[in-house]
Parts: sequence; C-alpha cells; structure tokens
Amino acid sequence: MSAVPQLPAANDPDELETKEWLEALEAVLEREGPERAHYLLEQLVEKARRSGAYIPFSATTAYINTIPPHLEERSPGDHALEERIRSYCRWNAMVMVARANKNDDELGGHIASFASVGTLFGQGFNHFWHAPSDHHGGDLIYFQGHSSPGIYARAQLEGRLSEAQMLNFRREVDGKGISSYPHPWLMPEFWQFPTVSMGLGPIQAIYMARFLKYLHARGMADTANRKVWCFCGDGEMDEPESLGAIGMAVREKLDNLIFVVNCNLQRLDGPVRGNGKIIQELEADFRGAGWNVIKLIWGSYWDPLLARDKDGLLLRLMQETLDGEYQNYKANDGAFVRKNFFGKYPQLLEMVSRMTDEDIWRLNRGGHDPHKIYAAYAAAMKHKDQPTVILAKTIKGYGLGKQGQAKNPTHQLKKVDVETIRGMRDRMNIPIPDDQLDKLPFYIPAPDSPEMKYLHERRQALGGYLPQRRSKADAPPAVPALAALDPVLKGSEGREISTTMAFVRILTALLRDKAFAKHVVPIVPDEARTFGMEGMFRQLGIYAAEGQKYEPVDRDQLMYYREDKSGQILEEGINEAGAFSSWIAAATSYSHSNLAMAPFYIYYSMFGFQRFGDLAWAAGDQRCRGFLLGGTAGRTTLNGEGLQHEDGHSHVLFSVIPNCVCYDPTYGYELAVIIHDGLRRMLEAQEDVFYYITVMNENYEHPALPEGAEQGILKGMYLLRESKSKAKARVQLMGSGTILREVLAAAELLEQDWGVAADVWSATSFTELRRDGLAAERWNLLHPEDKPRVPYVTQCLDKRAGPVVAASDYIKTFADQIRPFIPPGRPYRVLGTDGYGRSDSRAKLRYFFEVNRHFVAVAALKALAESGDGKAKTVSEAIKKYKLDPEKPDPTTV
Ligand SMILES: Cc1ncc(C[n+]2csc(CCOP(=O)(O)OP(=O)(O)O)c2C)c(N)n1
Ligand SMILES: [Mg+2]
Repeated sequence: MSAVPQLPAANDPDELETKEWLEALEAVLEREGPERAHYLLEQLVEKARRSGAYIPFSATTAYINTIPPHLEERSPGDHALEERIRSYCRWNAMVMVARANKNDDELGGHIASFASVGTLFGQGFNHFWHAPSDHHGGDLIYFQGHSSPGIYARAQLEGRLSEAQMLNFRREVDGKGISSYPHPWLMPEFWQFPTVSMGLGPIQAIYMARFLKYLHARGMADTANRKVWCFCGDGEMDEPESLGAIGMAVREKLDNLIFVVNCNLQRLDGPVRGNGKIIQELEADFRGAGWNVIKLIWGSYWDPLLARDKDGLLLRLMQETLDGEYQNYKANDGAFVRKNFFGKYPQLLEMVSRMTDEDIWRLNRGGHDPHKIYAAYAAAMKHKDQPTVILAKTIKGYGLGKQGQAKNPTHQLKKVDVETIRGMRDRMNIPIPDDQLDKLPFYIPAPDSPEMKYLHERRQALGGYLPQRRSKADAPPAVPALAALDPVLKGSEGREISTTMAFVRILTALLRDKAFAKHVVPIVPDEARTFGMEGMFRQLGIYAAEGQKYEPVDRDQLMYYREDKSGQILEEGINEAGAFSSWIAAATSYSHSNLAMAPFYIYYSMFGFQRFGDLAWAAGDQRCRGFLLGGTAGRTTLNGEGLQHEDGHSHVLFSVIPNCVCYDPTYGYELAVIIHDGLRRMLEAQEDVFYYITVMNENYEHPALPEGAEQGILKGMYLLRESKSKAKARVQLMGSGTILREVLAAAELLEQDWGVAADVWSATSFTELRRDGLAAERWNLLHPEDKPRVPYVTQCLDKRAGPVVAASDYIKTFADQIRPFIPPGRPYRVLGTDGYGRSDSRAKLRYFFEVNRHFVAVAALKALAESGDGKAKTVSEAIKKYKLDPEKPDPTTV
C-alpha cells in the first residue's frame, strides 16, 4: 500500500485526471522515495499559491497510521511471552484495586485507564526504557498518574513489591502500603514524578527534556542518549499546561522528548470529543506547532482491509466516523460494528462479508497492537531535531467486558462483578480455577517460568528496574564558607540598596567560587532587568541551544544580551509555569541526574504561587531542592504597580507547603545567612526542603551582621534593637521585610513622644516560628508528664516585658500565625495589609493599609492601655498627633 492516503474527494469532477496525478506521485514515491515526492508537492503548492490560488493550511492527515505497514520496524521480542506478561499485569492491577475496594472503606483506585494503556507501557518496559546504570543515565518516564495500579502490578511481578504492599494499596498510614498515585514524597525510592494533577506532567516533561540538553551543553553531564517519555490522557490534553509549552519543545529541538497520548476517547464523565475526533484535533495542535506526529490508530488486523481499500472508501468512513461512535462500537460487539460501521456503505459490508462477527470484533486499535507500538516507538527514538508525539488510539477499560469496556462510567469502576472477573480470566488465560475466582487472587508465575525469566532478562538488558528514584546525589559540591558572602554581611556601608540588590551580590559572590559556580542555575521569566541582574547576561550567558546567530543590538555595551550554547542563565520569557517547571527540573537534578544543582528562580512575587500553585505543590511532593525568590514583594513596597502586582499574601500561600522553608528578610546579612544555610541544608545535608524568600525593591542602608544573630535569623526572630530606656512601660515590637523599618521608627517615636521603652525584633519568618511552636505544642500534648518544650517565640518574649505588636507587608494572617505562642497574659496586636493593593507612594500606601510607623506606635499604646500600663486617652492623643483619621475607610472594603 502506498504511504499516501488516497481519500477520494466527495465531488470529483474529473476522476481520471485525479488518478493520473496520483499515479505520477506513486511513481515518484516508488522510484525516488518520499523525500523527493515531498519536495515536488511543496513546489506544486508554492506555485499554486504564487499564482493566486487560495490553499488553506491543513495540519491534519488522513485518519490512518502515520507509519505504513511496510515501513514498520519489527520487534525482536518474544511476542507470546510479552502478551502473557501484559495479561498478568492487567489482571493483578484489577485485583489490587478490586480488593482494596471490597470493604466499604472507599479507598478508590482505577482499573480502566491502565487497561487502556497497558500495552503502551509494556513495550516501553520490555524494549525501550533504560534504568540508570554505568552505561546509561536512565530514561525519565512520566507515567499517566492514575494508571499507577499497572505499574505496581509489574513491580510485583518483578519482585519489587510484596503481596502485602499490594494489598495495602492506598493504605499508607501504617507504613505498609503504597500510594494512590505517583508520589515521590510517599515512595521516595520508587516514583520520580508526580503526574496525577493533570497537565503538570506534560509541561514538566518538556522542561525536563530541555534541562537535560542544558546539562549536556554546559558539559555538566552526558545526557545525549537519555529520553524523556510523557504519558498523558486524551482528556488531560484539555489542561492549558498540557499544550501550553509545546512550542518551546520545537524551538529547542527536543528530540529527546516523546509524548504518548493515550487516546481512549474518554475522560471521566464521558467522551473527550464525542462530536469530533480527538486524535485529529491533537494532530493539528502538535503538527501546527512543529512536532513530529505519529498517529497510531489502527492495529495490524486492519492492514489487509486497508490494503484492499483501493478506492479509499474505508478510509473515508474512518474519517467520517465520530469518536462518540467509535466508543459505542467498542462497548458492543462484532455484529454491532458490522451493522453500524461497515453497514454505512454497501461496498464495505461486502468487503467484510466473509469475516465472522468475531473476526470483526478482533479488528484492533493501534494502541493495543504491540507490533505497531514497537514500530512507533522505534521511529520516535530515531527521529532527529523535533520532539515526537504518538497519538495512540486505545479502548478505555480494555478487556473489562460488558461491565466496563468503553462504558461512560468505566473510569470509576473499582468493584468488578463475577461475570467480568470470569471474562477477564478467560480472555487473558489467567490460570486461576473457578473455585478460587471469588477470592480474587493475584497471579504470579513461578520464578523459573519462561515469563518470569523473560521479564527479568529484558530489564537486565535495559540496566535495571523502573520506576526507581535516587534520593541523594553521590558527590554534591562543597558549599562556599559563609565568609564568601562578606561583601553583603558587612552591610552596605552607607549606600542605600534593596534586598534584591543584596541578592544579586550574594549570587555574584557564590559565582566567584569556581568549583561551586557551575552548579548555580539562575532562572528568570523575562524579569532580569527588573531585578538588576542584566550584568549576568554577559558574565554567565543565556542558554540558547543554537547560540547567538545574530549581532545583538547592544553588542557595544558592557552588559549586552549574550546568548550562548553553554550559557548558564535560563531565560524563560513571560512564562511563569514554564520557568517554574524549569526550576523543578534543576531542583530535582540531584535525583534524576545524580548531580546536585543550586537553582535560583527569581520572579515577581505576585506572579508566583497564585500563578503556579499546583506546580509548587508538586515541587514539594518531588522533593525539590532550590531557591524561589519572590521579587519586588510586599503590598506597599512595590508601590506604583497597583492591584494586580502588589503581593500581600504569597507568604501565607507558601506556608502551606510542609517542606518549603519561608523567610521575609529585611537586611542583606539576613538574606546571606539564610541562603548560606539553605545551601548547606539542601546541598551538603541533602535535606528535602526548598526555600521561598521574599526580596524587595526599596532602597535603604543595610547594617552589618550583628554578632551572634545567625541562629535567631534562621529560627525566625532575633533582638535587633534593645531599648536603653528605663521607662516602666515597655513594649516588644516585631517586624519583617521593609515594614521592619517602620517598626524601628515607631520604637523611636514611642520613646521620644510617649516615654515608652520599645525593644525591636526582626522577625525573619513568622512561618518558621509557627512551625517551631506547633512542633513543641504537639510534643507537649503527647508527653504530658515530661518537662514541656518551650516554643522559640515564647522563649524570646518571656525574657522581655510588655505587650507585643507585629507588623508586616503581608495580610494579618501572616504575623498572626504565632499568636498561640505569645506568653500568656501578654496582648498581641497584628498589623498587616489586608485588602486590594493600589498605586501610590509607599508612604501613602502604608498609611492606607495602616502599617506605617504611626499606626505601629498607636497599636503599641493601645496594647499598653489594654494591659493596664497605659491609658486610652494617650492613644487618642497619639491618633491626633500623628493625624490619623479615625473615620478613614477600612482598607479591606475599598
Ligand atoms: C487537574 C486535575 N483535574 C481533575 C482530575 C481528576 N481526574 C482524574 S482522571 C480524570 C479523567 C482522565 O481522563 P483522561 O485524561 O482521558 O485519562 P484516561 O483515564 O481516559 O486515560 C480526571 C478528571 C485530576 N486528576 N487532575
Ligand atoms: Mg482518556
């Protein structure tokens, strides 16, 4: 059969002429090959266009396999044994889910999705996916999350999971079970990539493939033969993240990336595109973006029919038939398909007249045909300069019979009836006798059976078992000593700088350490100039796979925009989700490439968590190690940018991620101590934490590191200003970020204007303070008779008298976190920036949000009045003196 689909036009005015052209093409194809044919066609189209013909672009091809049978590479495997292994995996996956749901514990799980993707996985495991070994860095596989039961089933066959673990599917609390979906947090030696929040797998896989190229280009690792495979559902492709970065994969020529979309035509509720064709739609999306698209629609049983389809009528029917109809066929039987599919054209009914209903039922889909899958994978492996997507047509609930196959509710099927179980056993030839079927036993062949030997042989040939995850890098780089950051620790020496500038200085200092420098990965989303990092363009170079093929406009300047094949900076453009995915790839490099890196992703804090929150959660799950710098942070510190820029809550949002360490520092030395300790924890101690640190753009003078402050900085608070006043009335003021400076000013006012002694604490992290307090409180609850542990906040404040007032540039919830740990009987008053931001000067905004020095002072006086050390009248006087309007609107309402 020719490689060119010969779909007849509906109304062909001159069939003979058409035939002649097609024959001419056929001749070229035969004698000179497809490349020449392609060239001639392009010339024809070009000529027609230039002569004024309107030729609309079509990104789709006929609804048949991209690879014609005669070009299929044959699998060298033992097909019969592979089929046995696949059947055992399908069976055991079903058993695992069904048994987990035998009781009424509602544990859940999915059978139908793995049933559809099982053959696609099987071929990967048997022939394509390398485990990390001495000869290979290991391929990276993003498994479709909710098909995890099938991955477990295979690991059980391989002897990597015990029956007890399988029986404890989704029962993790006692430590014996296995997780619902791929979660590195819960199974750190097994799963690599959390994929089950749909769309996050595809975008991460793209950036991972690019990161492997980056490591290679920089000479950090040999990744030339490593591939990234991403399996996703056809329903999943509706997530914006799934398709959002496919253009980048083309620009970067990611031929190490293979997407496999499991096109079972269904999602959770029903068909993905009942009225259309998802494969055609995705073909257009990917082909239009420039991907190599391999459609894997029909299985081998169709080949003879298609070969006989000389006039293209079968092809036409395939094209006309909607996904809703295709789904319906597979939920019925051969007779139904004969009547409703072939029956649409008498010639086609005739074509299949000698086939039995069983024969018709056996006409398989490409995604269930191991030969066709092998051919598609082999072609994808060889393809150069483009990423490949394989659009594989499958059947949801494949093999689940009348109860589950291609039915709309099949996604959630977890309790299988006796008929289904018996049917599966028979269809898959599982050697379990009738009288044991109700026990739903797993089936594991004997260790010396041909199947088991083959299974292990195949994995040994590919370097070991998958999935597997590395928890530590073998040789992380030595972190420079804290003294390396002296330029920042010493203070700004009279100059006014921002913490963002201090950060850039810290980065610069780290880059001076030759051995360490190459591990630093600066990542920016088109915001380097905002943060004063443009100097690094020239110094480090911007990674560009093709180097710089043009003369940059600013070439004559010191800090010109330098792109380089081995550039170190990842400049991601206006794409926070992509830049964050890039950071994840770098922050998990210790695991996937045995190479510890120190990624610093700096971005507008407002376009942080609230933009990529679910990816941040996935970053925690996969034990990322790296720094996130929320730049130009704070509701009133980034003054002019207004409502959609001014961040007053990112700290609250990040505080929900258990392994994300959060800081809101004020001074360069605080930042230096925090970053240095972060490097120590993440690179040297290899702790599975990552950091969220806010940096600001307000300029002021920075003092030098006070002696002995390091521990307090890291724990979350330290005494910054001790009042020399002998006054009886005393307050404890706390502040973070730039608002700490308002707090310091308030302390002066309190002493000068009201004779109140004010100690000031720099609260580098209300979040870490709360975590410390909660841990102590929890321990005390469970050890009621032991000496109680005292939260760090309590320890600090116990030593000093007076009510406590805290202020930050974030919503009140942020500082309020430590309320339970304020020593008993001490009033605690919190100031924060609740409400929508708006543009104005910092001074105006701080008045508006009631976090300026005057409000801090008034709040302190009010707290003193309440605790009996002051008078309400003094508060009124202060309000008047500082010209605070008592009737001003509540900032949360305007
Ligand atoms: C972001 C997100 N939204 C919703 C879900 C819940 N969910 C899990 S599987 C599924 C349907 C998946 O359909 P498809 O991608 O076609 O995969 P299939 O099971 O058909 O292979 C849904 C809605 C999820 N896991 N993630
Ligand atoms: Mg689907």
